[in-house]
Amino acid sequence: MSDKPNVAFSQAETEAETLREQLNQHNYRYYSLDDPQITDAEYDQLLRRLEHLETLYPELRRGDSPTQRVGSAPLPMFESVEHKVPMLSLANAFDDDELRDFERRLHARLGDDRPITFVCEPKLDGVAVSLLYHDGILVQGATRGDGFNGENITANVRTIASIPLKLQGQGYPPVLEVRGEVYLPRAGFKAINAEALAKNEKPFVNPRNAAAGSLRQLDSRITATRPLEMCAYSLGQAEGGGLPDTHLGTMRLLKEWGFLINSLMTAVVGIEACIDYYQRLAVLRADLAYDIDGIVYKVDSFRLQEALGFVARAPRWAIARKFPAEEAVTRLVDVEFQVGRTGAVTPVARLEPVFVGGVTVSNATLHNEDEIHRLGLKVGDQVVVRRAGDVIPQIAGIMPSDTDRDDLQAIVFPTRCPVCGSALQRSAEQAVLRCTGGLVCPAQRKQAIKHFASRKALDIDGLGDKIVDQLVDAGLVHTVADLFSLNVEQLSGLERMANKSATNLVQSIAAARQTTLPRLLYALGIREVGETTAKLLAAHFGSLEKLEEADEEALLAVPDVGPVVAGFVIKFLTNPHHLAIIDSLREAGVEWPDIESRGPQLLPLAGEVWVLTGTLAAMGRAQGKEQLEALGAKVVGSVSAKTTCLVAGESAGSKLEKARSLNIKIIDESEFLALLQANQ
Ligand code: 5U1
Repeated sequence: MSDKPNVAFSQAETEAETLREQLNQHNYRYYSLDDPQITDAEYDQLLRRLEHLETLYPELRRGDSPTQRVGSAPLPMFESVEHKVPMLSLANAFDDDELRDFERRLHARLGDDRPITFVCEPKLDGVAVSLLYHDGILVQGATRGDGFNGENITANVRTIASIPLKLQGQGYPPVLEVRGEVYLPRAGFKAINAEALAKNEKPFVNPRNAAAGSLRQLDSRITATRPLEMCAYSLGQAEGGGLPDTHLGTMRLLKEWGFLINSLMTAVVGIEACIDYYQRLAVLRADLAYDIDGIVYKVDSFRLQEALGFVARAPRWAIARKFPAEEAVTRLVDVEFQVGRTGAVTPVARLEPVFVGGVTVSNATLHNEDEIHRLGLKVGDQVVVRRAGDVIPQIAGIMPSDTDRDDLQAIVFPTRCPVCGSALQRSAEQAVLRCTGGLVCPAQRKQAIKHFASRKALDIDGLGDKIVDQLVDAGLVHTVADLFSLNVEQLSGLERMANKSATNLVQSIAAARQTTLPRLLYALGIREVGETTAKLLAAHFGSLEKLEEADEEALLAVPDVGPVVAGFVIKFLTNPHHLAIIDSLREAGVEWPDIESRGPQLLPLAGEVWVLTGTLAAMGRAQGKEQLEALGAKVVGSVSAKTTCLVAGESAGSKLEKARSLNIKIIDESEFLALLQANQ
């Protein structure tokens, strides 16, 4: 039924105008200010209402309407567009000395030795785009192309929520061209690859390829389904209207006009401070929500930029310091199957050694059988190896091959455990194959002992992986409890174990007898019970006996514990073999004193609402959140009158301002770390 008679055109026109304004304003709050005021559901409701009005009166549909972000009918091809101001590339520096040379060249060319202010920002690994605004309305989006001519991708850029269709505020030049990078955040990349997999389609090799592929769709409705973002980093044409005389000032203005500006952008003085920034970002890189491939440094003053000018197709006033490549191509030599602590059988790729992300890689994880099928991998393939931060290298894809791959050897999965020969079981809900041998399987036993001795568990110094392998292979240790009866004579009989090291190891094993309940619970290796859950269980129940008595209902009262974890805890603590090991540990003199049970309400931060913002250099926000939750706090994304405390990391922005305005307690990262330490 149509409600056309109920909404007169003039009324619909006014309402549509208000809705467009509201939606653009909420978009701005969400992307530029990182401070949403309504929920996603409320946003969708406003959008649906506008769509409805535009369906009733199609003449109300305009290019800058937020409803146009869903994409439109496919184009036959992309038109070519000329860049009135060429889109330049950047010179590269590959080490600190090349950066110092860059600064020396600047001083020499300027004939001035006074310190230079640089703006530093991450170099996003995406696709450069140009956005043209006429009187604040987006009229054209284009790729960089060869720098002089690009492709018209207006319909595609319109679908990207962080690109304003209409600029906020005032004071923008009547003709304004904003340039920046369109990229796919890591979470979005994961999501679209999971979707591709579900549809039996080939996944993308990396977020950059996925962003490029998404932007070059002739059908913008496909682009609209990809969670792309865009960060602005410079201006192209800017005719009329006064602009600031610095790069950073201009970026601040772009933020006010509704663009997303990288939150880690900052100004520093002198090249040594630029080098410090690079080092700080190199540490943060693995924890960022998006891929970066380097740092860009720009001279902040436009007056100096003008004096420096350009060389070939790059400005003299900017340079990119690249991170070591995190991807490389090598050959898959073989696939072996490893059995982990919980019996999961993981295929491991053996590779021709290749230098990637600063280290030589010769192994990569393949996760599971599905992953191998997804990649369509064969032994002998040329593969792309990716290393991100400290994580285990992965195979991101296969290089297209000119030669016939039919002769390459297919990867055959074992049908029995490659270590103990027990049957393998494939769980219905997970793509994981598991050895059913339990602790009968020497591989599982070795991993269980290594876990028991690890730093966050009983922290047995000197009990390395190779020693555990030998102890199990020699039949000296069957269960973790056997560790406590080892003597110097037995240990010094092991390969490369001097008498002194054996004595030290016996001493560290003895010292590990005095442990704590959370450490013991973690050390037992109950599935899904990591360090945080172990702490929560210990704090809640206070003793192992109480935990052993707990049924599902009692376990579900523990924060962070759901039915799956509760099931694993019950299964572990009702298994006679595990109970016998716990008894043997007690008999061997291992002690884990009871602690005062706090119960759920008595956790130190119970009932409190916390917000984390900015960059937490020591642990990242995800880990900070986990630690706060372990202390009973609820951690939410936005500041309100209900917030108990805001943790403000580096470059904190609008949330910090809001917390100040609401008089909410604010602590910095060092105070936060001290609080966590005090509650250990
Ligand atoms: N972050 C950032 N990336 N990027 C790429 N800034 C930046 N600036 C660029 C390029 C090509 O060029 C300007 C120096 C014009």
